[in-house]
Amino acid sequence: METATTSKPNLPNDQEESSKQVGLIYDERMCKHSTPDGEDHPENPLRIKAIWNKLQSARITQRCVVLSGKEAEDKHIALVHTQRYIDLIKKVSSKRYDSRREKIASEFNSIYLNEGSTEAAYLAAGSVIEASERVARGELKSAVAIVRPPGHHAEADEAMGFCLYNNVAIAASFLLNERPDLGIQRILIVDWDVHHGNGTQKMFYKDPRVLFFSVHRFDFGTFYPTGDDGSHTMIGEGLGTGYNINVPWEHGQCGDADYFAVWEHILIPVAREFAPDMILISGGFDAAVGDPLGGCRITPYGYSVMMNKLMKFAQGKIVMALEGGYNLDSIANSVLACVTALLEDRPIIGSSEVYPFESTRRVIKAVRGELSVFWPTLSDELPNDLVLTNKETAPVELISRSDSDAESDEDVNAQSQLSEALSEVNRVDVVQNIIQDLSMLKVDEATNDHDADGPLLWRSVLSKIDIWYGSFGSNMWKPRFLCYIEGGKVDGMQKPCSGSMDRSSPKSIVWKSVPHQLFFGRSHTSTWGPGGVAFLHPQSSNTERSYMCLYKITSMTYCFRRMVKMCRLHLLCLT
Ligand code: X5A
Ligand code: ZN
Repeated sequence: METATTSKPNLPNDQEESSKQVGLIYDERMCKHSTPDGEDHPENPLRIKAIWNKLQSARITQRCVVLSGKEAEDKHIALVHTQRYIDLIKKVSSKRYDSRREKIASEFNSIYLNEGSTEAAYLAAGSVIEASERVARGELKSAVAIVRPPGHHAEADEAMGFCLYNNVAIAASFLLNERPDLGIQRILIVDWDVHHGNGTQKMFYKDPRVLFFSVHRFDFGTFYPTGDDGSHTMIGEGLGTGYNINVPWEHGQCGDADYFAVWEHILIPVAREFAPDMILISGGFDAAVGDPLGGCRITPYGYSVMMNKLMKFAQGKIVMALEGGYNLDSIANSVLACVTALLEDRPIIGSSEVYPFESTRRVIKAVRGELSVFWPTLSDELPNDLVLTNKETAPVELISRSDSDAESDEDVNAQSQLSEALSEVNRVDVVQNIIQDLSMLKVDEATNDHDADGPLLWRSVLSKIDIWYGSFGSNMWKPRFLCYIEGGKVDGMQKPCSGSMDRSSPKSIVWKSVPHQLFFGRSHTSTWGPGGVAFLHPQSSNTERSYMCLYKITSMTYCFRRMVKMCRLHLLCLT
């Protein structure tokens, strides 16, 4: 059932000590799985190290129950894998296999094997079992298993896509079949890795006890793992019909707004009806902004919101297991945001694009159409307007970040530093401060004629909505800003801009000083020199003023990613 949970204030350490409830599993031995000749590979040991280091430096590990890894037992792995396959994985790291190992790996799709692979695979699976058992028993409220190799592509008798054992599927089967005493009868698996969880889907395709939900890039069947398995028409079979939900993106670049829309219009309503006893998250972070394989743009804030919404179900019994995710900074910051959400800290500062793609509406409609027979809540007409209903994500409060010329990774860091700096500040309040400052602006033209019912959020109406784009630093220079709209290149740009979808010039340009401090992402960057990228500090300041140049443009001009790609953190205000 959905229960109202209010976020608690941060407790002092000694008070929190007695109530540690979030488990973290990490084990260095999982780093022993690596490419045999030390070739570079995106799925490498640094991934889990980076996550662990980040949690330590953010002083998060000491607020959690830290557990070391545990190897899975064969009989539990055998719940979803064939004995023949288990035997192969079991022995493939042994000396006897030194000469055959590479050949075996090459017979699978996107797999490498070395002397450490077997142990890591057993630890990854066993650690997710361990975390799940403790959460199911109520010993932990929730848990995060920082494991590798990942699991969701692994099928009953096949390794693939960097995955050996299907860690999450093994844990789900374990709870349902081996531990009926724990009372977990229905499990929701949320797979937000950018790739389809083909292995997990197959393992529970006919099983109504497991609702498998996967949102992934599909690109009409051309994105890994390719083929039709990830299609929205794959809804389960037999008794399991209706218990398999795929949300297949048509293209990359999907971000917070697209995921929030899917949560709001598919996952959350279905979860409410399914009423899971436990949620397992196949937590890949390759849909995060900055990932080299995924091409999507979920921010740490986006992950924290997605997590937060799931915490309303299953009495908060959530186990998140790492799957993919290949930008070390992105995965570290994203996992940190998820753990912070599980700890029920104050929400981190938001920074999302507000508008879902038009294709997102199409995808959501298709999924709902396919499944509304089984989930009546999905048969309601899809609202034409509001996507983000809660206050934190209302469009008028938008602060949006996006990558600038070749600096996206650094911006991710800067963004997380900003979040850190603001962690003590109430977000809604501070954002409102800025909005207030800006609302004093006289809008010099007739206001828009869009419906007064509320903001319209789908891209089809974006060209009718005007916004104020607030720029600081180099973007205050008009010729530079115009390049974003019209295309072209000025001094200081590394490559030409391709221009925006709506190329109309700003309708108005206003200079304004606001009572806020400028915040600098870091001490120095090659492109921008000392200070790096500037952000407007959301907290109002009595003493400091920042000068900004506001451009009035349509949200279509702003939202189209070819332009957004060229911008830095900006402040927007719907007129
Ligand atoms: C777990 C995961 C990706 C495999 C991509 C292969 N696998 N090209 O993210
Ligand atoms: Zn993936």
